[in-house]
Amino acid sequence: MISPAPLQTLLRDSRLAPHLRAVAQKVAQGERITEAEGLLLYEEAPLGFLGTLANHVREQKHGDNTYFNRNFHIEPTNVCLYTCTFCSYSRRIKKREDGWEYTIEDMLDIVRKYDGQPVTEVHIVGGVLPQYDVPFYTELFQRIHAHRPDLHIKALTPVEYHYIFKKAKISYEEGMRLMQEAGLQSMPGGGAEIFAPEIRDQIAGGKCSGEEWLRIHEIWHELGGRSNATMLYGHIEEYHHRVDHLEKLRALQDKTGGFQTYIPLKFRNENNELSHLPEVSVIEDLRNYAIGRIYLDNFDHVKAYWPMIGRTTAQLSLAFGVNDIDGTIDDTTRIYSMAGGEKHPAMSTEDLVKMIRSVGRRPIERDTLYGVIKDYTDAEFADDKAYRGYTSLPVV
Ligand code: V47
Ligand code: SF4
Repeated sequence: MISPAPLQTLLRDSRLAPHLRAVAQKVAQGERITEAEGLLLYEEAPLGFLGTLANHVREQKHGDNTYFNRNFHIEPTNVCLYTCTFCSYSRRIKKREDGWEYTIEDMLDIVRKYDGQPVTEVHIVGGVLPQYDVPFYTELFQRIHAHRPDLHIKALTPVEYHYIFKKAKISYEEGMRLMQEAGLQSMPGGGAEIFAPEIRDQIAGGKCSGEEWLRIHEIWHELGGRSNATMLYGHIEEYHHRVDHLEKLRALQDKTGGFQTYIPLKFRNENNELSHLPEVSVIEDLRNYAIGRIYLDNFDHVKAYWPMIGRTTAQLSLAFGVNDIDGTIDDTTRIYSMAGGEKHPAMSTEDLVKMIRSVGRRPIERDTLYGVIKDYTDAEFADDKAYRGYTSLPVV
């Protein structure tokens, strides 16, 4: 198995700096780390140290279990009235001719394509446009649900909800209740970016604020819904902004317990207004996954979204706190291919299983709420030999 040194081995190392040892001891005892300690980890902790701590937390929570699902996306439109500087996806409203704007019927056709296939989740998210309003989305959710009640609808973010509820002059509470009644089951983690206004205003000006994002999740959790949380990192933010973001997520999770999964999203620099910024290194990606895992002691899951981070880094991340790699996707999303991610993101169940097994973890197919559908640890595939055998590869 690819696995960092055990935490007890690290604690016995007399060369370990005292301030890092103090954090490691807290993690060993299952204690929460502070904001100052989070910042210390970002600024000073080496990759191997972080891997040991994060892997300890991961294995305490999940052992080797590593989750994936069978899902597809619908992106209603790539036209957007906002102009986030990191976004490669949105055709500005003035350049509408380059974009698509699906009708409800178009989207139902996409859902119908999966009739008879064992997908369990549709993930719906796209640009923000005036015609996609409360009646539009409630009808969309109702019709998808009526067509296929077993398909979990995970849709839209506070960015869309804030906009459409304001336009409809209804409260967040009323709006989220309407969405739930229409068939919404979960909220994906997008739109969080970086909460700190001094960064958010520069990269995502005009859309919902950090507080509004958090408030809509809180209301959704109070209604019994579950949701995810992301953080867009590696652009103009500084480490203290990342810690502030994690702290706000952890505080809300203490209050509601409604978040399932934390998903760090690495800024990709193709075709957007921040293309002059270099992308951060894989080392930094792994450090960031690990710190998220250590900091968010009250989140069950940490996900590496493979279409964005790439397959190899997703595999490596499984030794740095990550226990979920998202799903089959089936080439149904463009958000990351336009920004520099995989051009046609699609993986079969077999691909995902082998990706997880080849680093010595247990592949578990889950539904959106982490109900176990199937343990693939010992599942047989025709060309299995190619993926077995390279266990026990220490990376640190
Ligand atoms: O909010 C946009 C990000 C998010 C870029 O909940 C970019 O399971 C990097 O939230 N470089 C949307 N990131 C995607 C998202 C998501 C994805 C997978 C799973 C789940 C889940 C949620 O994508 C946006 C934004 O933060 N994004 N452009 C870019 N150039
Ligand atoms: Fe619009 Fe979302 Fe792109 Fe921002 S990130 S411009 S809200 S599609």
